[in-house]
Amino acid sequence: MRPIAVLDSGVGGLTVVKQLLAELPGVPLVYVGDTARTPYGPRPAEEVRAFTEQIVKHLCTLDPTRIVIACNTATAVALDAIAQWCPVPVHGVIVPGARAAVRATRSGRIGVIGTEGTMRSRAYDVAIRACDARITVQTLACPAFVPLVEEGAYASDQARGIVEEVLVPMIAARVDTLILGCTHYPFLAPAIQQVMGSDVQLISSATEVAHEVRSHVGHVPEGTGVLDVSCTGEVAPFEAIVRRWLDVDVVVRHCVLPEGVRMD
Ligand code: I24
Ligand code: DGL
Repeated sequence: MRPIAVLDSGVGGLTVVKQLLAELPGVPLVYVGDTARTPYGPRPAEEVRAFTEQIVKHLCTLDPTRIVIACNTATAVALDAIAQWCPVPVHGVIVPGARAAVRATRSGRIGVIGTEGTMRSRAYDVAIRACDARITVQTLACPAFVPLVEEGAYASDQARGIVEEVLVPMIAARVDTLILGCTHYPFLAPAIQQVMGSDVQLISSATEVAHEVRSHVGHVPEGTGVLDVSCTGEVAPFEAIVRRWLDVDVVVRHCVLPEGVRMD
């Protein structure tokens, strides 16, 4: 059976895998995490675009039915270019998240937080305003958040303090809906919800893209699909995170990306 392929800059896209496993349990999944080159957030757009194209070309050789770019930064800078040449349908996380936020807002004031790369691209602003041009969008890059989650400190008092400090401009903008526009931010959702207040709706792009992919897959087979996980960096620490997060006995492989695969 042909798989659905998911890629990310590292570990964060496993949140999308978790959602897909829940919604499409019988479908085989392939995941590639670019742990050798993570993080993508602070990198120039051209570099992230080149990395993402390279991984998508590799995934195409596995004959997937669909490809999901689980990384917000990669979606922001590479999805449009990839959709131009890729023979396989490609999903990004930005349009599903933007649509869900537009459905959710009452006040017409939406906030978006993400990496520097995602915010610089303005891809969320464009996607939101394509749905409804009357909406005002407040964006904020939160470069401190990814390291906080990766250090495992997302539930600490220190995390709560940093979130409070960083989100001051977002509170001032009086948004009623906030898009967590980065794979790692759902881990900080309890702190973010506390800081923003219970009236603010948080939107997770991982949940939204899984719904979108589900709506495109016709027949969902019974049983558990095969999960094939690989990463470009060191296997052991990545495998530990995969096992802990997905609660499965998966064996992670090392992934060697091809140089200059031609698609034409
Ligand atoms: N969580 C994340 N990244 C890490 C981590 C973590 N280490 C512990 N936990 N490390 O992201 C990133 C750097 N590594 C990556 C692997 O290769 C070597 C370098 C958040 C999780 C994304 C699914 C804590 C932890 C965990 C499992 C699940 C959730 C979690 F181990 F927060
Ligand atoms: N996966 C990235 C994103 O969603 C966050 C981690 C990184 O910077 O690579 O934007």
